[in-house]
Amino acid sequence: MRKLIFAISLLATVASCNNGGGNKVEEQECATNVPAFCEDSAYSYVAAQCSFGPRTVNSVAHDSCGNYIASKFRNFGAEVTEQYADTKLYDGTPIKLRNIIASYNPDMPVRLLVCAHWDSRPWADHDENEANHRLPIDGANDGASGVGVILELARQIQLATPEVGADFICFDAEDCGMPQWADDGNDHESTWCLGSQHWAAFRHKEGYMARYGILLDMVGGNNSQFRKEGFSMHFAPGIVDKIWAAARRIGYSNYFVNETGGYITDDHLPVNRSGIPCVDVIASDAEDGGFCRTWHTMDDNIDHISRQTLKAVGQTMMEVIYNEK
Ligand code: AHN
Ligand code: ZN
Repeated sequence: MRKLIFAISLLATVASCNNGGGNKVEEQECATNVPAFCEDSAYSYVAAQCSFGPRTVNSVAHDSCGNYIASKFRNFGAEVTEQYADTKLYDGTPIKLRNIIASYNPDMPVRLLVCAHWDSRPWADHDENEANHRLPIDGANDGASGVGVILELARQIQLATPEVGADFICFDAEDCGMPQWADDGNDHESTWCLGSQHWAAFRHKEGYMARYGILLDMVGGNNSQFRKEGFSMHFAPGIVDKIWAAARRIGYSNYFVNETGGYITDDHLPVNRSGIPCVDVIASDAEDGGFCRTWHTMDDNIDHISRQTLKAVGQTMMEVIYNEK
């Protein structure tokens, strides 16, 4: 009897591994039923963050939105840790940064880390209108999109537990690097990514380790494509392959294109340098390959957010997370 049940269940497994065309696909590719990522939810989380106003460090909107993000994670059943630190901007302005960390199944030894920054840039220094260069941006794509995808991943993980533990980190103070109008031509790389630099030096939990990390940056824009970023290829080429293969499997090769991009200073760099291989999934413009056109401009608002892009990135993340053993 046992044997019969085993044989039947084996048959069922093999049958489910047949795709519509009748070709047997690799067993590994259909071993897991990956739940559907809801792009409408992700979009609503992006809109909610933007509704506070620009989330620039030291602002009330920043405070309120931080509370919103932490409470969403708590509602989705995560263990939430907040990490505060006093630091300084490029010009010496003191800030208190706040990294927000959400953990699922914190006792599982094998862990994946998904991260994004949640602050918005205080200066639209790339805007075509110079009068806007000192105004703060909404950061709908640059900031809110990554957190929006993460919040929907968190909601999904509460509904169906993957086989690995998951940690989500919303890094603060990524985007207050020295503005172009103050640039003196020296190297100011260290003025970016303050939250991730702090986390890399002082993990939220002693001895914390993840198998690998994925950074989501500008993952909700219209007309977005994702190229294999330089530092990601240097530190984590196998993970880049894994992500791009997952996207290909589920039909998103038009978003995750098989091309290399430039080297970008971003939150994945401190994470990589601290010993966790981490890939930056960051958009480039489909037409000119540079950052998306709204980058560090007043146009980086909810009107330029695409549910389709959120879906392509979110479902690819689901495919990666739920196939990890
Ligand atoms: C710099 O422009 C130095 N780094 C790009 C990283 C970034 C800024 N991502 C979003 N905003
Ligand atoms: Zn930015």
